[in-house]
Amino acid sequence: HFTFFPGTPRWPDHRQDLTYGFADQLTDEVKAVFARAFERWSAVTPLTFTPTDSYFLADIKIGFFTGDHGDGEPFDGVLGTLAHAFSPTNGRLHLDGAEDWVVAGDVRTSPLPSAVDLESVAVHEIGHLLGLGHSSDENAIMYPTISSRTRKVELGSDDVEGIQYLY
Ligand code: TQI
Ligand code: ZN
Ligand code: ZN
Repeated sequence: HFTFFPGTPRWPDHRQDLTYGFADQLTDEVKAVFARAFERWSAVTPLTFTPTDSYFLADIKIGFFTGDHGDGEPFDGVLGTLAHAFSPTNGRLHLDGAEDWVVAGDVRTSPLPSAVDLESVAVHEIGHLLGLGHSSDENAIMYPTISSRTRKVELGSDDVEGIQYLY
């Protein structure tokens, strides 16, 4: 079953058309992965997500960082913590730049044992960004474990019920 953060924070009604920006110059493939990940959540809510060139002005700020990057939640190198996102309305979504991210192609056939599917992690972290905590339903995107070399990008019914409670 879905959960929320303490106090059930959410993006308020007047902030449901959100922009997102990237800290670094990223490839079109990475941007396309995020566009697909956001679309999965906008399809089941009134929320919209629009890319912007201004990281500074964006509601949602996405970046790849390594080690200590100034928010008190340092990344730890290959595997372990892969990414984190803060609860509404913080908007920061950070990915561990040390991971072997699979952006295009099939993570299940990657030669790297530590390969991690970017889209799967992006969908999960966007859930946090919008206010979902972890779910006890193992079919949910918000279930708190994913194996390396696994792809899991489709929202489960539990994710949809949780996000539709918030929005
Ligand atoms: N990162 C944790 C996560 O996103 C960070 C975290 C732990 C967290 N507890 C939290 C974030 C509570 C918000 C609220 O869950 S992670 C998965 C999963 C991670 C884990 O790197 O461990 C995914 C990132 F669920 F599969 F295990 C992405 Cl998909
Ligand atoms: Zn961070
Ligand atoms: Zn999580």
